[in-house]
Amino acid sequence: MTVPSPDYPNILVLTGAGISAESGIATFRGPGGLWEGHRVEDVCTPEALARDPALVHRFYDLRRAALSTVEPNAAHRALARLDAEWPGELLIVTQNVDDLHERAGATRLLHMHGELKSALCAACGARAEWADALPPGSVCGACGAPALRPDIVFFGEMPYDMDRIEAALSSCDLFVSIGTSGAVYPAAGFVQTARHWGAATLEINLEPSQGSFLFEESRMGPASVLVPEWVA
Ligand code: BV8
Repeated sequence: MTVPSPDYPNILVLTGAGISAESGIATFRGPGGLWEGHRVEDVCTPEALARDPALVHRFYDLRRAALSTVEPNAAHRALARLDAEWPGELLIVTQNVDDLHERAGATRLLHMHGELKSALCAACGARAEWADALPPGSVCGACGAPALRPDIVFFGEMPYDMDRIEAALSSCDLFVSIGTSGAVYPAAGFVQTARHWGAATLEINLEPSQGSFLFEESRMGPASVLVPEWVA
């Protein structure tokens, strides 16, 4: 298995909902992938926010509240250990909006789709840490406008830190994708970019993702078992 070694000094890890599944957080496209009968794509758009702000804010309030009921699992902890010990470059790019990577101790981490525990001002762009419910019309502490929204990248919105991600993709020696279906872009295209720049590629997932054929190596099984094995 393509493991962290001096052959691969620079590592980029992409994680998706599958790494948090064993912590009890529902994935998007698994059995629990619907919410109150809504497809995530229907509540995770700017149009949904404009049409029914109470519904969208509630969707994220419930998920934010649930964070206090879950814990990082062995996969999060193994990545945090790699982060602490790896002498080369390492960047964990997560599509997840939960805080389990941080709570496991990861620091070289980037949330490309935002974070549940952050609020974004639609008026001035300021962010605020947010742990509780965020009712529509909540006032921004920076500009005073009643314009705080969940700090989440909706479908149709540009993911965060794409320049930093592209730079990491062009310089990594090993690209590892963990717990993602490969259904959503641009994250689903990262493996092709990494290959273009000559990186080795490894997929760790419960089942083949939509992009499995693009990975040199695929390991199928639960992240809580395979990620600690990989980090070793
Ligand atoms: C953008 C918000 C452009 C937070 C999310 C047609 C073709 C190509 C692209 C598009 C297209 N039509 C539209 C698009 C663009 C669109 C897109 O890709 N749509 C898809 C549906 C086709 N993408 C976008 O809109 C993105 N933005 O393109 O912007 C742009 C350019 C210029 C200017 C402005 C804009 C924005 C996408 C971000 C949307 N927000 N989340 C939240 O609510 O959580 S997406 C959401 O789904 C997640 O964040 C995640 O990224 C994504 C995919 O989910 P996964 O993490 O992969 O989870 P999933 O359930 O799908 O899979 C879990 C996997 O884990 C499974 O494979 C399962 O087998 C595995 N698993 C389960 N248990 C375990 C496990 N593995 C291991 N162990 C286990 N125990």
